[in-house]
Amino acid sequence: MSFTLWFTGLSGAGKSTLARNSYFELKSRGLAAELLDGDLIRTNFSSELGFTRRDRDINIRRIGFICHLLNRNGIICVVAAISPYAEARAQNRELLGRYVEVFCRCPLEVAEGRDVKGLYARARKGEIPNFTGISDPYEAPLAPEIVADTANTGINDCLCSVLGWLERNSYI
Ligand code: GGZ
Repeated sequence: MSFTLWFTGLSGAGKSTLARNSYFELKSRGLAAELLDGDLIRTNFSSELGFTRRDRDINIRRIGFICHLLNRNGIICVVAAISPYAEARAQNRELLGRYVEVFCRCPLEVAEGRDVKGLYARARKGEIPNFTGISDPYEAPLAPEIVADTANTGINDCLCSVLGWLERNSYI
């Protein structure tokens, strides 16, 4: 039976990397899976949306609905999206049922220190409004299925904890 593996966390927390690695691992085990990365979804599916709460909620709801369609056709969905609001995540949890939330836990200082794309620096200068962690909230999950300590743990160990959880709970 399929499920959705949903990675949430700050920009720069490592969601996309961990989601991509998880996706390739599932595929290598012969499972039908699809990767839905926030960046690609926004470019191809939500390009008219910005980063107000309303727009983020619409974006997250859209991703949830795609997962619903794919899941019911037996395809595992692996999602990487900041998804900062607990309420929108809870709605997807309810819609999807088999929903496994992975909180990529990374303090703002660490994510900001990495600043691979220079977005935090621009947000600090006020060039990017509503930037998560700087001028917009991130509501950390209170009861995620999995916590990936992406600030202190390497990608391979994070991947092992995700796969270990899925195996222990008979998702894979
Ligand atoms: C947060 C922003 C913003 C603002 C642009 N706030 O790390 P990235 O660069 O590559 O991924 C982030 C992406 C966030 O899109 P999501 O679809 O994941 O967000 S949400 O789940 O809240 O809908 C970041 C970039 O877009 N980005 N402006 N203001 N991140």
